[in-house]
Parts: sequence; structure tokens; C-alpha cells
Amino acid sequence: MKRVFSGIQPTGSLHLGNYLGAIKQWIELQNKVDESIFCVVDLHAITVDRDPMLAENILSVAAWYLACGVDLSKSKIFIQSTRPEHAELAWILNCFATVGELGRMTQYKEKSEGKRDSVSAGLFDYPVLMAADILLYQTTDVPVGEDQKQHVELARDLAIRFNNKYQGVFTVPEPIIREDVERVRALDNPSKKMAKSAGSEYNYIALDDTPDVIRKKISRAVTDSGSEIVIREDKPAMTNLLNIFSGVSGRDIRSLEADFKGRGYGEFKKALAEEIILFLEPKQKKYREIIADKAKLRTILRDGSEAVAPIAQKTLDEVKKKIGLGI
Ligand code: AQP
Repeated sequence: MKRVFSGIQPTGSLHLGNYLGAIKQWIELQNKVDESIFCVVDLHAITVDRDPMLAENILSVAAWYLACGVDLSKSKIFIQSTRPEHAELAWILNCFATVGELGRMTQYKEKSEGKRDSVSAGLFDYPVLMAADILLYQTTDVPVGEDQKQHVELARDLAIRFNNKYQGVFTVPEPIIREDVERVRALDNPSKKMAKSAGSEYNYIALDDTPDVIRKKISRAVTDSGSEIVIREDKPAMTNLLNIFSGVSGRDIRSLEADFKGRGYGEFKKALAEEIILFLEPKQKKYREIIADKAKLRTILRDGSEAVAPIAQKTLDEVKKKIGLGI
């Protein structure tokens, strides 16, 4: 049985990196596998500074899942903190993860740089909670952006470690990463990834950006020296913009390169902005309809939480029994 699990933390506006790296795969996979579960991972969101908009962000992320095409007849969506099994399994897995391996996680190193003594212990422990999210549902496939690959590998290591000690329980999950758009880069600095928590709004295109904002952000996007519009190692900015163009338009890179041969960056950027606007417009319309009925959205999320409960409870019961916890 193939079961997909993935999630996004409600730390701000979703952006094209979240869409092209993760959600796009979810939509394709939900038609191919037996079951898909998509979670709003709100417990992860509190590992960094608490956002006063957290409650709104949680509903907003869920609404984007649906607006982007998560289909409730094939997939379940729910909020992580409504299932206590996540935190409970995370504690148990903490006792199998080592301080050394968590200290080597790139995301932790980047987010704690220069302030290691003052970041929360939750930030350090984030990958163990993510492992619990995945392993609770006996997940086979985890569609994520390349930035999360290391965390999925930790989930695999913990599953194997536990299984070896206690003769099974966990399915060992596989990360599913798009080869075409592994990692969407920041518009203002292609050596970094596009991120919600970036200091500048010129880093990303949010899924809810207006046409004018999109035009402005793309026109300001960093370019490479020279004028060729091609994917090449020495052209990180153009590589990123072409990948985004291809991702939102469905056109292949070679045909885009051929189309824009001999044309300037200005013309390319104008076309890219219009393509993004065209791509986001129907999703934004759907999002507005969904978020307008919060009571219905809450019911969908509650139903999702109840529907996944038996899987989570069964896994947790088996884990506790194997270890000898409880009576
Ligand atoms: N730039 C990206 N390119 C490709 N995939 C990406 N993802 C995030 N950024 C990119 C994928 O989106 C999913 C959800 O990520 P998340 O919000 O739970 O955590 P994150 O990876 O830390 O994302 P952000 O946007 O950078 O959030 P902040 O700034 O709050 O940390 C994951 O599958 C991720 O791979």
C-alpha cells in the first residue's frame, strides 16, 4: 500500500517554492497512490518566534491546500496539533535520536547561526517531530522540496533504528523530490532558497501576491552578468527564473531558452511576471471562496483529524507496547 504524507508549517504566506517544490507533487501523487494525508504542521511553526497571526495562518495554509487542488475525495487534510499522537511519538523518538545527528541538520545550523544559545530547544528538535509526523502514518512516500531531504533521511534512520531494536513497527519512508525544480531560489539572492521567513518580501512570490506586486518583484529579481537566458551553472539567477517559468507554464526549458534567444532580460521578466499572474489567478479566486467560509473549513479539518486518528493511534500503541510503556 502506498501512503503519502506531507505538510507545510503555517509561518507566513505560502510561496512559489512551497508550491513548485511540494504542493505540485502532492496534487499529482494523490491520483496515483492509495491514500494521501496533508497536514498543517502548526507545532513546527512555534519552534521560531511566535507569530500573533498563527491561528489565521493555520486556516490560510489549509485553504491554500484546497485552492491548489488537494482533492478531499482522495486526500485528508488536518491540523497537526489536533492529534496528540504527534507530540507523544516525537518524545519517544527523541530517545532514539542523538544530539550529534540533530546538530548536523542544515536547517538547524542555518536558523540558529550566531544565536545557538538562545534559539528554542524546539528548533533543535524539529526534525524528530517531523519524523514522528511521517512515521505515525506508516508513510511510504514523502513529497518535499530538496531542502527537507535531510529531515526525511533522519526519519528513515530513526525508523530503521527502532525496527532493528524492536523487530519492526515502522514503514521506512522514501523522500519524493522533483528533479526539475528541486529547490526554488530566492529572487533577491539565488544562492539562498525562497523562504517564508526571509527578511525581505523581494525574496519570494507569495501565492496571494497581487499582479502589481508580482510585476514589481520580478522586475527587481537579481539577474546574472551577461544577457543570455539559459540554464547553466554560471547563471544561477536565470536558471532559477527559467525553472519558475517552466514550473508555472508547463513549458519545457529548452523551448523557453529557444524562445528567448537574443531577447533581453527585461522582455523575459515581463513575460515571466504575466505567466505567474495567469497561473495564480484561478487559485487565488478559489482561495478567496474557501477562506470566506471558515466554519466549513474548520469542519473539513476536524473531519480529517478524526479520519486519520485510527492510523496514528494504532502506530503509537504498537510502539509503546514494543518498548514496554504503560500497562
Ligand atoms: N524554496 C523552496 N524550493 C522548493 N521547495 C521548498 N519548500 C519550501 N521552500 C522551498 C518545500 O515546501 C514544503 C513546506 O516547507 P515548510 O514551510 O514546512 O518549511 P520550510 O522548508 O522551512 O519552508 P520555508 O518557506 O522556507 O519556511 P520558513 O521560512 O518558515 O522556514 C517542504 O516540502 C519544503 O521542502
